Amino acid sequence: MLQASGISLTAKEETNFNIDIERPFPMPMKTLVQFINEKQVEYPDATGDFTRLINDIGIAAKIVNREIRRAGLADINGYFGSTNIQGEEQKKLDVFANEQFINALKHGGQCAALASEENEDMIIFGNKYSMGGKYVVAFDPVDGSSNIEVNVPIGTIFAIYKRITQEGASGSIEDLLQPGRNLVAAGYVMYGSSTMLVYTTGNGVNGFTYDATVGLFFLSHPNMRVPETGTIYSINEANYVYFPEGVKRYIKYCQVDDKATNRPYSTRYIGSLVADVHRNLIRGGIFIYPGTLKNPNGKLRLLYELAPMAFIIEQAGGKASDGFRRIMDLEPYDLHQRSPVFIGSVKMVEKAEEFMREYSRDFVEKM
Ligand code: P6P
Repeated sequence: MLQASGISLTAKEETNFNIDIERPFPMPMKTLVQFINEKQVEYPDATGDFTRLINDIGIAAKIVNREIRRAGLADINGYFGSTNIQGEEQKKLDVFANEQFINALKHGGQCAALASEENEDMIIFGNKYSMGGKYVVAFDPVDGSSNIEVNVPIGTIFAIYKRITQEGASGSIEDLLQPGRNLVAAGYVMYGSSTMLVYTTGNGVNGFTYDATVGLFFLSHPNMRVPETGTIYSINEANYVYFPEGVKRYIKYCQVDDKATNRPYSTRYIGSLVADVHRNLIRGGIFIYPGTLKNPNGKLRLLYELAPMAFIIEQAGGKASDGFRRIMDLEPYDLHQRSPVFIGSVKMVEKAEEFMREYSRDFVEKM
């Protein structure tokens, strides 16, 4: 017998019983963990290891977020007093964040090896538990950290591969030097006006917004899609004189007054990869960090910046190349190798590639 607010119902009535209560509050949104667990059932051979791995990354992101939100107050600004493999002076936040992600991934036990923008060599934990790890992770703990002092959005980027060496032994360099097309998951955390975690496992892209009052990420941007085209181009035009001719011609194309094609476009350049790509993911647009005559491979790193961002953008219906070749097909030969990048709305990337083929075909030989 179903008792509800004193009502007693016969068996027949019970089957038709339907408390149609006007819900006084909107249904609680889905948390990241609920979402991951729901998706896990779609993978029959899922063992929960991957779920724990994504969750561990989320925990590290919350800790990093806490410090970023207090940057002006906590002793997290400024330089740490060391330089990383890139020859860049490490910020205190770089070092702090790097430690958080390393610890989270170490203690989680799902990771056989790591590659970090902040570490010259790969990181293997060696402990028995991690030797059994099925995955390897390449990550940039804080991309754009120089923006922290001026309160400009920064981000964490992560790329997850299945190890290719035998479980039971330490991970190895070939586990990490895999092309983007082998990625099993990729994501970023953007510490912006709100903190968002956006990730893909190859079945679309979903965005989660962090509610610090309850310490949870909630699904806020289901099934994110890049608009097929857009009117924003994002490039550091200060380097114009060093750009290949194809890039120069594309910039001028963006600036032509042609209302029929919504030109001139607008230019937006935050100087933080995660923020510039995230904006284009939402609004449409193209972000370009090209090679130059001085640095043919540009500035951005393939393994833990461009391949994961390319996976996300492709999964959202966009495109990512080095001006000629798909980013996800580039075979890495070094943990910290760089690549030019053209990423965003598919029509805009294709147009830029047309200019590269027409005016800078030979440039690919220099990369
Ligand atoms: P530039 C930040 O330092 C970063 O690595 C990316 O986040 C960003 O897209 C790029 O460099 C900005 O480089 O040379 O324009 O300052």
